[in-house]
Amino acid sequence: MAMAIRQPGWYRGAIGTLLGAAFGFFLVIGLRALMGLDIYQTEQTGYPHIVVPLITAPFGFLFGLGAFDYWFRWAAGKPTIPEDHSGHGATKWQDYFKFNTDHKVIGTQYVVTTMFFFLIGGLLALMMRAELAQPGSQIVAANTFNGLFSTHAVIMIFLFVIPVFAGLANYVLPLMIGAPDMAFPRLNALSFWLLPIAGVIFISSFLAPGGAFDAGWTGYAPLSTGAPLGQSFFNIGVQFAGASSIATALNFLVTIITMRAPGMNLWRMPLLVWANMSTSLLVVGATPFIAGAQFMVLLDRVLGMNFFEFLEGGDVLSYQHIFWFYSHPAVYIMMLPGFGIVSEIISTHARKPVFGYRLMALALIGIVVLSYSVWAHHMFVAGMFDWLRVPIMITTMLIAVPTGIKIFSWLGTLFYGKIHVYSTAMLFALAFIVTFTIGGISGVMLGMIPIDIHVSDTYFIVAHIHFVLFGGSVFTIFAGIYHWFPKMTGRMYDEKLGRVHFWGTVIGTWGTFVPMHWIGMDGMPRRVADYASQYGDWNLFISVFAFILGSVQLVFFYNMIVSWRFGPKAGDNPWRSNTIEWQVSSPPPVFNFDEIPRVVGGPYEFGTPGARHAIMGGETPADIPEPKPTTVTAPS
Ligand code: HEM
Ligand SMILES: [Cu+2]
Repeated sequence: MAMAIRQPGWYRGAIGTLLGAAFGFFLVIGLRALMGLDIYQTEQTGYPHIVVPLITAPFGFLFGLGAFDYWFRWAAGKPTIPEDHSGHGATKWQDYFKFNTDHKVIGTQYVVTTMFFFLIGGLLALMMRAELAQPGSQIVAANTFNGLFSTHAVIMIFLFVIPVFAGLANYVLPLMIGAPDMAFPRLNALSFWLLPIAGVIFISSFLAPGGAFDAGWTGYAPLSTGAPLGQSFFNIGVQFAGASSIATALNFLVTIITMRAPGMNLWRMPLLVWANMSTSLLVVGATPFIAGAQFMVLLDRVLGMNFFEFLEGGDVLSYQHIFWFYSHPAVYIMMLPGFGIVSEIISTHARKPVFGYRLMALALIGIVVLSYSVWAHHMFVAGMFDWLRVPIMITTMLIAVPTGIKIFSWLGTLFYGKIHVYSTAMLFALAFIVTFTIGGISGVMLGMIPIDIHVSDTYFIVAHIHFVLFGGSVFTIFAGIYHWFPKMTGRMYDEKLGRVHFWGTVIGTWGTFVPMHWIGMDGMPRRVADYASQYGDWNLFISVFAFILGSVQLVFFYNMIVSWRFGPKAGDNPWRSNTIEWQVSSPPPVFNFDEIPRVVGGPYEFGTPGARHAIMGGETPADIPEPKPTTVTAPS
């Protein structure tokens, strides 16, 4: 027992959590006593004796788990324990519950954890749809409803969409570029463990006096600066989720820049790698802004700093500028990785090279640059500077250009391709193109100032964000999971159940979110628990489809869990793909490669006899036939 307590792990983690919480608590009451203040400050925006432990307890947990052991020994000048690789790889299920430094284990940890949060976020959504099925108030009080949509959005954005992409890329990307692991494996493990912490903080806000945070995922000041204690849980939880994103993004950037296999120049990188590089550039540049915005709200609330308090010389509107300077790029943080996934899948299953590969890569970079210039399109009705409106409208419209390039490239890749739709991954990729394009079009509509003024704060916005978030993010996440499931588990999922899940999800998504456009244009406001009876029929319709959409996800979970355990063996390369992750065994060996692969050609040379992307181990280039130039001509 004494041994177990000293070893990094869950025992030490639990003790660390308690010690961390106690440290924060006594620090606060000690300082307050010294200063002659009331020991407990329980104004609704106060509670420092809860807010500070909320920060210190997670650090105690991470110490206990072993996240900092190596670094602390090193910093203290002690001999570091030589790496025995015991924290690497997984041989039994318990290994997934440890501070593990293998990118494949971390990738799996990420995907499973984020899927759990997807389930929770989905249940919160269904509670809202149950309340909204009829006008009037039936199930939850209006205040609780505010907590539901706020926690729903926050969990979906910060604990599902953003990190699940980081998880998939964690698994796939090092293999794809021929690297043995990520550049900073310990930082990688730390990034993962920050996520469940953020999740626990967000969810436990329901227990705070005054209920869960309820100022929307946007948390606008001054609504947020005056809100009850739960809001501080949001301010702090976001810091952990944000730190996780930033650390992962730095890790991806260094990995991509320094660890590519010999021969993999920029123009031979698979588009998934390009997409993650672009996403990481967005995360590193933008995520500090939401961290800053939430710190400022927290300081306003707990220390009375008045950043956003007009009467004390603060500037209310600056909250929105800082918030959206992160949160517009954030919508692309939630999109670009999916763009990468879809390019891989469509090219593989259409057996065609990606149409306009270089422009696809450049379009990603174009989106990165432009997305920093459009934030104020979320503020057209907020009373911001007049002169900013038209320039922002123009940059917003301009984003449609690189986005359009991508859509036409997917279509061009499919054109005259030998399209295989036996895989659920491909079905989701195809549904993505259609659904995301609709969401993009309503986005361009919203970019036009007069339309935005008309439908601002209505269900039209809800329709738009869900078309892009379902079509653009969720569909690509499912596509990615189905596509790499055989690689990650070594087993095949059940395509029949995959199809049930696919059709249920597509019909559910369209049935739920299409009618929201109509009722939105008719004026039904968003973020309300009750509405005028004229919208009743459509809302019932929407709720029915939302429940179809929700329940069909159970088929997905069943399929994944059962196939992981009992599915037929998948083989190394069931999709006959060219990229490097498919050239190793399924699941890959602990250190990925016995010998680092050499890259000899582009990743998508389908249809060119003898063309190879990479050669492995013992092969010498002489064994490899000279690739022929790809000239894909349409039959006349
Ligand atoms: C062509 C691309 C897009 C354009 C032109 C666009 C434009 C807009 C505009 C103008 C708004 C503000 C509406 C208002 O508040 O009155 C908005 C809202 C929103 N968009 Fe988009 N959008 C695009 C793509 C996306 C993508 C890809 C995502 C997500 C992954 C996304 C997520 C959101 C969200 C979450 C909101 C709601 C913000 C809120 O709570 O107020 N958008 N979009
Ligand atoms: Cu935006």
